[in-house]
Amino acid sequence: MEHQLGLPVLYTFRRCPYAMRARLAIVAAGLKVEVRELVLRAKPAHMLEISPKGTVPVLWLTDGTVIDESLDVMRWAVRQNFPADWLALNSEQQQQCDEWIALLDGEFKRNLDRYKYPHRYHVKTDTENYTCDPLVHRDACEKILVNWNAVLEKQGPYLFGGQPSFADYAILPFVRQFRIADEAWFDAAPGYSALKQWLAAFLESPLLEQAMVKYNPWQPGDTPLTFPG
Ligand SMILES: N[C@@H](CCC(=O)N[C@@H](CS)C(=O)NCC(=O)O)C(=O)O
Repeated sequence: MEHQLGLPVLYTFRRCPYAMRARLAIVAAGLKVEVRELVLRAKPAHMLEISPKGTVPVLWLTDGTVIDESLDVMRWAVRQNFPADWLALNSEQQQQCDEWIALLDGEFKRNLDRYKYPHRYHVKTDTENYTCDPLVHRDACEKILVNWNAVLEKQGPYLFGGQPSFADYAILPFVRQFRIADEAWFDAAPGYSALKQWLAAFLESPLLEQAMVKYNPWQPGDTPLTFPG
């Protein structure tokens, strides 16, 4: 397997919020990669060869380095070319950013999965009978969102003020997913209007549009395609 275009290769899945944050950073940094869209139930053998844990995104650099954590792909992208309109975080902001992302990737994601797919978490054995209630988990996510809303209300429109940053784009794909789980409920829910505006601006942004362009699933032998196209 080669880098036919002389570009890093990105294995990605359009709807995955982790892959989305990687693509957002790649677009924002003005970089180009060779894109290989996949379906999760049929991961390409080459991807599994270079990253056996089998999650997307996976970035395969031209020197053979493999980056298979979404935040590391974001870090790689901004190191190549820091996006012109992003805020460079000072050390205090960086610490806050890391804390928020840990909360998001941990507690928020854990509750989001249970809100979206409660049936996956029911347990029925001889000794246990647990029914996962999606609304309990929606509430838990909401509590976290209310905190970000307070931050945005105080110093928005972005998490660190007037300019977007790494934190916004690492977090927003997951807030988008939270809304998608029940759009009518989210849009009608009272409160957290600063957060809703933050999300709405993201949903309408050319950056997201570019990051969400559709590609057919890749197969070995296909003509290589670039992202952004
Ligand atoms: N910690 C990883 C998580 C990535 C992840 O879990 N991606 C999901 C898709 S959203 C995945 O590839 N899951 C494998 C599967 O469902 O087979 C990262 O940040 O890149």
